[in-house]
Amino acid sequence: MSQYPNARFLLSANQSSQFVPDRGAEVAFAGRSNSGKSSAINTIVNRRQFARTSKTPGRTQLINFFELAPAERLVDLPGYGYARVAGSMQDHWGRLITGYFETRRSLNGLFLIVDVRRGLLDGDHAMLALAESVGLPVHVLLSKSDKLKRGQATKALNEAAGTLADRASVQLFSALKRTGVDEARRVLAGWLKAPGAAA
Ligand SMILES: Nc1nc2c(ncn2[C@@H]2O[C@H](COP(=O)(O)OP(=O)(O)O)[C@@H](O)[C@H]2O)c(=O)[nH]1
Ligand SMILES: [Mg+2]
Repeated sequence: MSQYPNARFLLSANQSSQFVPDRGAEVAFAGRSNSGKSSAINTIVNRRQFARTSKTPGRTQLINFFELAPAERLVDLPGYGYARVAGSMQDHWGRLITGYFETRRSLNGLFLIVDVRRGLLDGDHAMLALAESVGLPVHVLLSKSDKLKRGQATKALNEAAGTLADRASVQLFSALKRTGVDEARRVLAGWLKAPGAAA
């Protein structure tokens, strides 16, 4: 059963004037295209096809707002990778994301989805730097952990934890095998109920 039985899509924005009113609490999800972000959202919220999963990388270029409960939102940020990010934080996408992070008072935390087989890449580091610049806590999901043997997955987790140090918490996650779902849900719920997240 979903913790959020009344979850619903609100709107997609490609400019800040379209963002939903900045009240309550919000948690954002970011990651490279094809990192498993949509699958992670669907699994954590327990709603099949809630965020669209797609085999076509880079299709979603919009900021998608979902309401999980009254005054509690999940925000699906556009995927990055390939030519994008790092050097391109100045283009429309970069300005949109940067503006969102810098101005969004209801934003309480960021989930960063990273394919466990690839580890943290340039775009992920750019997102971490952006979050750090605005004092936003980050939780990294090392996704598709079912693709690795247990020992390899543990090694990847230790490596990521070492790289991230105290800049982010990190865990293994698999949407397919539902690994790490409870831990991810606890982090999400904690940020949505965070003090200062006035309803
Ligand atoms: N084996 C495995 N594949 C996954 C998992 N999560 C996502 N995928 C696959 O990875 C691809 C990209 O997933 P998607 O959620 O659309 O990624 P997004 O582009 O980051 O939103 C799809 O083919 C998914 O079926 C997982 O936990 N395990
Ligand atoms: Mg997606």
